[in-house]
Amino acid sequence: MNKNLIVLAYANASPFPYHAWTPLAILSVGSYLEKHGMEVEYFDARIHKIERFKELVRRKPLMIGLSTMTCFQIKNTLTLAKLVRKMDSSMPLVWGGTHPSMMAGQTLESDLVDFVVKGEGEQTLLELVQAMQQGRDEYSDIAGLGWKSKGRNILNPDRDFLDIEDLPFPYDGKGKDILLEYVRRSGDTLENIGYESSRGCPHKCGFCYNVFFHKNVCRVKSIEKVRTELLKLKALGVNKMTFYDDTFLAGRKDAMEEILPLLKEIDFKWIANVRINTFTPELLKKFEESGCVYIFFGVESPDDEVLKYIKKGQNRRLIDEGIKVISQGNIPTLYSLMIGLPGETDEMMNRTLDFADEIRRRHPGAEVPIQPYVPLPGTLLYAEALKLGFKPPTHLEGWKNFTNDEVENPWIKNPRLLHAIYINSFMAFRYDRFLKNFWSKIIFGPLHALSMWRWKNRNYKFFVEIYLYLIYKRTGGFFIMLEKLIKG
Ligand code: B12
Repeated sequence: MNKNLIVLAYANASPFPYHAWTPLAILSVGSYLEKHGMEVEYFDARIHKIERFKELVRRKPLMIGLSTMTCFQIKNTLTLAKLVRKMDSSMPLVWGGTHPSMMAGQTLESDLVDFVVKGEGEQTLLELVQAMQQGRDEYSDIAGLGWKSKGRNILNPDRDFLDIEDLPFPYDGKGKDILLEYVRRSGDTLENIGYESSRGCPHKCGFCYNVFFHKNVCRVKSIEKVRTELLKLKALGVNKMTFYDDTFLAGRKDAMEEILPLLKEIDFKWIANVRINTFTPELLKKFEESGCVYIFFGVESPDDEVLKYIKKGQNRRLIDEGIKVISQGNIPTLYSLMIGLPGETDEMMNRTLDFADEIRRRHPGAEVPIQPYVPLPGTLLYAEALKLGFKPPTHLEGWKNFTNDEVENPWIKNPRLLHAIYINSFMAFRYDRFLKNFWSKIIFGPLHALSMWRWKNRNYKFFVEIYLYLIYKRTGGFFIMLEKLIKG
C-alpha cells in the first residue's frame, strides 16, 4: 500500500456540458493535505478519462476520497465507488461534500462508504489520514468524522469552523494541473474557473444548506489574501473566473473600497451570485468598472407572503428596486424564480410566471429560469416538507434522481406540469445565448421558437420537448460535441 498517497475524486456534477466548473471541493482538501506533506492525486471526471481513475486505484493509495452534492452527482459518485470496490474491496472510501454532510448517518449506512466527513473537510481528512498512517482503527477523537466500528456506525461531534485565512491556495500543487487543463480547454470563455473569497452566508433562506452547513456564519478572506490569490490566478493564465462564495459580498463591509477596486486593478472578468437588495446605482457602477460580466440573483417569488415563508429576507419592494437599478446597467443577469413550494396555489404559480415576463420587460435580455422546489436535506424547509408527507429516500442510492426536473412532491397535483415549465423556461430564456451563429440557429432555432410560443401561451400540452431534454440529459457527450461544433 502507498501510505502517503491520497486520491480525491470528483464525479460529473451536472448533466449539462457547460457546467464543468473547477472542483474546488476536492482541491481545497487536497491542497491542505499537500501542505502537510501528503502526496495527492486528483480524478476529475470532466477532464480525465476513467482509465486514470483505475490507474490511481491500482497504485493502492491509503484511501479514496469522494465528493458529492445531493442529486445528479450521487449517481456518478456511486459508479466510482462501485468500481473501486470491484477492483480492491479493501480500499477505504471516504465520502465528503454537501450531501454526506447533511445526511451523514444515512450515507454511512451504505456498504460503499467507510468514512463520512461532515462539513469542512480539510482538517478532518488530515487527521484521519494521520490516524490511518499510524495504523489506528479507533477514531473517536476526530471531530467531524463518521466511521464504522464492529458493525456500529459512529458520528463524532461536529468540527469547529476553520480559519479560512490559513487555507492554502487550492491551485497550488497538483491543483495547478487541473486549473491549467480548464484554462486550456475553455480558451477565451473561461466561465468555469472557481475561486472562494468567503465561506458561508448569514441569511436563512429555507431551501438553502447554509443554515445547517455554515450555521449562518460568513467568514471572509482578508483583502491581502484575496489579492495574493487572484494575482496567482492571473499569472496562471486566468482572465475570467466565478466566485463560488455562497453569497458574494455577504460578509464584506468593504466592497466599494477594497474588493471591487482590487478586481478592477487586477483586470479580471468575473461572475458572482449576489443578493438583489445589495444593489445601489453606485455599486452597479463599481461592478461594471471592475469587470463583472454576469450576475445571478435568487429572486424566487413576486409575493411577499412566499418570500416571508421561505425566509428570503427581502420583499417585493426591495426586489423591484433592485431590478430598477440593475436593468440600467449592461451586465448580463439571471434572476431565478421558484415554483412548487408547499402551499402554492395555481394563482400564486401563475403570478410567478407572469413575474418572469415582467422582469424581462423591465430588463430586456435577462435570463429567468423557473425552478421547481426540491426539498434538499439540511435545510429549514426540509422539516416542513416531511410534515407535509414528503418521503425522503431511505438510502444513499435513492437520492440520485432527486433533481428539479424529476422531483415529485406530495403537495403537487401535477408534477409533470412543473417539470415542463422548468424545461420550457430553460429553453426559452437560457438557451437563446446559444443562438449565435448560422448552425446554432438552424439546430436550436425551431426549438427555441416552440419554447417561446409555449411560454407565451402557457401551453404545455403534448410536451414532446421532455424527450429531447431527457436525451440531452442522458447522452451529454453527444451534445457536448454538438455544442462545440455550434460555438465553433
Ligand atoms: C460551483 C457549484 C456548482 C457547480 C458544480 C460544482 C463543480 N465544481 O463543478 C454546478 C454549477 C454544476 C452546480 C450545480 C448544482 N448545484 Co451547486 N454549487 C456550487 C457552489 C456555488 C460552489 C461549490 C464549491 O466548490 N464550493 C467550495 C468548496 C470548497 O466547498 P464544498 O464543496 O462544500 O467542499 C467542502 C466540504 O463540503 C468538504 N468536502 C467536499 N468534498 C469533499 C470530499 C472529501 C473526500 C472530503 C473529505 C471533504 C469534502 O470539504 C470541502 C472544503 O471544506 C455551491 C455553493 C458553495 N458556496 O459551496 C453550490 C451547491 C454545492 N450547489 C447546490 C445545488 C443544489 C446544485 C444543483 C442541484 C442546483 C440545481 N438546481 O440544479 C446543481 C446540481 C447539478 C444537477 N443539475 O443535478 C447546493 C448543494 C446542496 C446539497 N444538498 O448538496 C449548494 C451548496 C448551493 C446551495 N446554497 O444550496 N453547482
